[in-house]
Amino acid sequence: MIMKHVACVLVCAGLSSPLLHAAGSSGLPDARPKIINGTAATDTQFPWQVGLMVGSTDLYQGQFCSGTLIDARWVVTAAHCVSTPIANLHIIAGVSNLLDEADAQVIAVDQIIIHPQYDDSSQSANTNNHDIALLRLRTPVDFIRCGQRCSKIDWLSTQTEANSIVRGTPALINGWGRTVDCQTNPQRCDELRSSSAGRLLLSPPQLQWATVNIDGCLSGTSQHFPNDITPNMLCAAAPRFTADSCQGDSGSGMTVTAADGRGQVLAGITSWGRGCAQANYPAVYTRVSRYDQWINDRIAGRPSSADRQVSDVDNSAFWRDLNPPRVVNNTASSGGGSLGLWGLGLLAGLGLLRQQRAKKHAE
Ligand code: 4AZ
Repeated sequence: MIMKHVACVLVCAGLSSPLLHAAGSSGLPDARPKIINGTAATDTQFPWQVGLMVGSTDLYQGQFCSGTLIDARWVVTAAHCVSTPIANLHIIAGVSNLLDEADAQVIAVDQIIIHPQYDDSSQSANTNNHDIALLRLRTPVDFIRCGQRCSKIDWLSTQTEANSIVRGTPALINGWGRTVDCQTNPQRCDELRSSSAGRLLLSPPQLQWATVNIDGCLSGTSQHFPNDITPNMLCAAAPRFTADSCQGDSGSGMTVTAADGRGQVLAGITSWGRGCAQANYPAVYTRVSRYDQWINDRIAGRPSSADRQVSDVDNSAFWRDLNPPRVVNNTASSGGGSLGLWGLGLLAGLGLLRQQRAKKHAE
């Protein structure tokens, strides 16, 4: 689900890494940052990973979902991340730490293509079926400037999937999502949210990763209802359900070792689950191989009138001054719907951010 850090916009603006250090000695019980039970990624470990960002020019505040670079101008993500109207959608490439503004490439999205059969109806058994969308970037990612911190990744076709995945195949997941499942541990989340250090632990700015194994959701170890799982989905879980993706990791890639053993290929997109790291509830990922042709057609400029497309997203006013210099102006326009709340939080949050930045510069 889309994470909205409205409260955090008001409170956490301007936080920097020293606080992360402070957190380690803050007395919070074993609260190192993780996906759920993940490990901090290096700068070059997941160069295809990008953040999706809306409503803030602050990377950490604005990031709400993720995506995967499959071309210099195309990102694949989950449809549910972008299915409500979004103005000013940007991607963040080239950083594993969202506090690392200097290295980030923040690029506007000028077209959002949602799979025509994406099913977001909570009434149907197959909710979240076809949870895939493509984002076309207004300008390509600058791979030269990025060095080894960015690269595109290939995705599996039906044929290559058959050669790459068997039951139990290890896969890598990554994301900037929550380290604690707030649905099942509301108390722990409230505890973390009550301090700025805690909030950094709950949603770590440093990308986290974990290894999971791809397995059938319909196997004896899964309690998902068979009707909830379609052939367009892959399930994956860690041994004893210890590590998992969680809220805010949506849209990020699940990758496996390529059949020739050289590097990783994209197999899945973080889509949904029943909570996080819940015994017998593997996480569910969009099965990318089913969309091989759909992706190829779109990135080759062969759209279909059936696709749900959002073009010419108005990115003008709010972002005009971003890159460089990073001047924040407060003409935020919100995409409407539930994102309307963002506008209110932002106006207050950006005022605070400006004050803090001004103070930082004065020091
Ligand atoms: C989410 O809401 C989400 N444990 C992502 C993954 C999982 C659950 C929820 C799977 O973004």
